[in-house]
Amino acid sequence: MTVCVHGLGYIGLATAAHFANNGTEVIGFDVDEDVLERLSEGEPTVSEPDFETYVQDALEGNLELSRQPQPADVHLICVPTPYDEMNGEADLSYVKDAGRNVAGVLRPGDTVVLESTVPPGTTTGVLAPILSRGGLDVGDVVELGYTPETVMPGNTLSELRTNDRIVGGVDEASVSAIETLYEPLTSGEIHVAADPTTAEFVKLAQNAKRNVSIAYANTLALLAENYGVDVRSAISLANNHPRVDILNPGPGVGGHCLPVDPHFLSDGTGATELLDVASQVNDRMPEHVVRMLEDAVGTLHGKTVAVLGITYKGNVSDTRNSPGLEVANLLGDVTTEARTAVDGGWGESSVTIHDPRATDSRLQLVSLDAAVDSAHAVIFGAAHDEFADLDPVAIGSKMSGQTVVDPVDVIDAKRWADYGFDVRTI
Ligand code: SAJ
Repeated sequence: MTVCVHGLGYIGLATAAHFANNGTEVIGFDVDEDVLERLSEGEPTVSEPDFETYVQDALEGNLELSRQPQPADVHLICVPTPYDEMNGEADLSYVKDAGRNVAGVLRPGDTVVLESTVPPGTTTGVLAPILSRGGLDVGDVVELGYTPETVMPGNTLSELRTNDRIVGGVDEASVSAIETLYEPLTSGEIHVAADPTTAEFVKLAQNAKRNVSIAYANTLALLAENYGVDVRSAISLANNHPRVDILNPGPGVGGHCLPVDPHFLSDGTGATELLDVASQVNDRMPEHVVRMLEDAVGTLHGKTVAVLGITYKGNVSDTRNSPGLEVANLLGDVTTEARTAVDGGWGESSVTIHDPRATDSRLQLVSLDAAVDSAHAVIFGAAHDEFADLDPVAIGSKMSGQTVVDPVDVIDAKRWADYGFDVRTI
């Protein structure tokens, strides 16, 4: 069996490597020459533990990179589906391009699987007609289905090996072909959905649920603050109930999944009201973090703030929709166009940013020492492991002020308070 993976982002690449390392001949195709170049030169494109070695093993074995889509028994589509804010809908252009690429090399008996997160109805309503245009009828001579990826960035390889998979096929033969494909790859169960649209809906339901749950935790954080209650200890106590499992509050919800995917469920009927409110609650959290800082230091006018951690969550390098970065943006300009920390943020504050994991060259990232030097306050924007044991004595001795805001719960608040810091947490 040969598999052609279309799209070598972190999901496509991990999946391609996983198939290859399990003995399947894999062709990894991407339209981005730069990605192919970097991969062929052994440069990591994803920074996660063991990822690089896993991909390298695959490249030295069964994974072959290609600048062109190639004929294969199975085509896996793992392309991005960004949210088109202007039109308020999913941008399916990459899925359509991938469909056309597959159609160009499709043969009778081949199987096509879409893994990208898409609005319900995309596999049958958008992808199938594109595939059929090549003259091969989907369902008759070509198998087609939807199997969402569900791995957690930061934990990709391990979840790829163990997560359950959901399979929605256009007919029984498609389901059976896709089950056979994934069975050897995961120790999790394979669940069959009624059809591809149900499987697409389930993926969105999972991410929308998480987004709503985090909004609930963030709502509790705002309420607890008014009552002088420590929200994290309250949540921990509440979670002792057998049917209560509240998530963690924080500076907001980032990444390319949770802030985006709930919008894919929008059907224009207003039924998404709860999901919309949840997104609004989460979107307001970065501003709340800045208000917490303002409450601690009085006016932000003339203050310099160091934001430590600007990726969308701890221990990842991805900065997309990052709440920590949003906090920094509210305080001042953090792009490379700014020569140094510049005025012009909230109340004319200045900001410096440091992140040991982020690699975004458009951002003016500085070393930890440079970030905290003469800063009036520090805000932790992402809970990287590197921050957990930071020494408040060393940091405090470089700063001009003694305020720390930790909405991600990464530092030992007591230790910092003992040193003399005014510690504000969520
Ligand atoms: N966050 C909180 N509180 C929490 C948990 C998360 O504020 O209790 C924040 C994080 O800091 C981050 C954002 O939410 O800013 C999203 O992080 P996440 O770890 O919840 O999820 P993602 O976006 O990294 O991955 C999600 C996962 N979905 C679910 O758990 C239902 C993952 O399994 C999916 O595969 C992934 O989306 C995806 O690709 O769709």
